[in-house]
Amino acid sequence: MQRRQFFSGAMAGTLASAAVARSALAALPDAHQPPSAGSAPWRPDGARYTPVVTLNGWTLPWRLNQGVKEFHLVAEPVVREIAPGMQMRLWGYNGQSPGPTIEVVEGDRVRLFVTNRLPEATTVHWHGQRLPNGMDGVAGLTQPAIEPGKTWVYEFVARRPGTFMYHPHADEMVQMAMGLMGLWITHPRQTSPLISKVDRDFAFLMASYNVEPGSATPQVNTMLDFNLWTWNSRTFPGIDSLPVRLGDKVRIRVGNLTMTNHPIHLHGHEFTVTGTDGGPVPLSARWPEVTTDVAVGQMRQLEFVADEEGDWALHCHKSHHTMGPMGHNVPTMIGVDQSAVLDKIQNLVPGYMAMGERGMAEMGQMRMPLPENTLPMMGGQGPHGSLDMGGMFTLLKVRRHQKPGDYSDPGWYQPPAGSMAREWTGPLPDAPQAPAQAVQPAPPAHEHGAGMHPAPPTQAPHHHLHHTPQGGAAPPATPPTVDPTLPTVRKPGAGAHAH
Ligand SMILES: [Cu+2]
Repeated sequence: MQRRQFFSGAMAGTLASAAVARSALAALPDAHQPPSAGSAPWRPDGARYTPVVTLNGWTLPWRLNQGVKEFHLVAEPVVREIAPGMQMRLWGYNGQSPGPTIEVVEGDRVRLFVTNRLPEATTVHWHGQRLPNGMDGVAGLTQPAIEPGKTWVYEFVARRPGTFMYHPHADEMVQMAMGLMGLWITHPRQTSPLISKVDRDFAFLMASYNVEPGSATPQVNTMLDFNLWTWNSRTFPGIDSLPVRLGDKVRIRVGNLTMTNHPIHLHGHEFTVTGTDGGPVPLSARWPEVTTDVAVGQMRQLEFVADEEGDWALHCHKSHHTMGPMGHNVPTMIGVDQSAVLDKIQNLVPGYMAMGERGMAEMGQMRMPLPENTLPMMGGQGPHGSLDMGGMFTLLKVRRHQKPGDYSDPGWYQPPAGSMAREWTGPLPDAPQAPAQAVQPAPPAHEHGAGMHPAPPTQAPHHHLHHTPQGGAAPPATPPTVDPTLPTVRKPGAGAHAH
């Protein structure tokens, strides 16, 4: 698949939507397209809230019609750059996956027109909202699905302030595997002890895709084995950083529409989870964390004061979720000397490289030739060399001189002299080794029948594991001998019986 074809596909989509918007849908509010890169988040005149900043995304403008905020979402195929070097053919709303963020105020009456330009029927479910049952957007249950080419309208009052999302509830497995989703933020109308005013308010949705190296369309029948882990359908180093001013009160809203949980971890600061898609967390139920798990279908609001300058990692703590989309079936090669076979393989496969002998970081540095439209497994470049990360990873950039409302990237942090880890070449203190463990020689397999019961420990009467044979093979008549040259085990808390 050539990149040129993606662009011509995207152009055709844009022309089609323009044509429809001008004629048949003239009475509808504009189906806004994403603003140009770098423009400030949309905010209506007189808004008293701090607008949310959707990483690599945008807020959908509304029009006011007799006191009702009217939005127009168009579900359609889109082309999304995942990170520089990779474009994907996804489904999104209004030209992007995820769709634009809907931002309203508690108590607003909201009317949402949804036009379906997908090849199959869809709906929109307003995840977490209090609304009339018939507005809940479950195909077949609360409404017939929206057929291709049709426009439906939803209307309800945004009753609860909080962090929500929207996504299809028709052929969900396919439509969410294609990236069809968006964020919804309802700001509080009045001050509340449970909802802090913040200086910076960031939001992103997590999505996963299964995409073969070199291809551009996700496989939609994958259940669990995804290989591309994204925030707002972007991967590091393509994810916006979070620039804040030293001392800012910061909120990060995270939603999970992947098929697995993501422990979200922030460096250098503690945060509290102040809200979920169920609403604000009572003050008595908050505790400090540096990692919080966001399970499937959940949203979490993280809040903290950014009081340490620097470039702080913010990432999913599942290490394979901070890697790019290469194949899974790479054998572990650490400690394997491949030099003996390398010449032979290179005769058959010119340019073949032995991989992974010293770990996988070397893959980030080698810049191997990749199939077209494929990201490297780890692609980032930091101020001190290769940053072996991809996937769900970005940076909280805390700067003393970042201006209020300035979301431009301040560049790399320059630590004050003497405050950075450095190489040491002087004399060293002892590096004590772990206490030696007694090793029992493995008895020959035939002594144990089917090998079901290991020999009972003879040298460690307070060993943690007590094997009581329950039927089956009897323990060996004579205990295996222990190598007398081995040191004996020093048992912690001798006499204690720990199970
Ligand atoms: Cu993860």
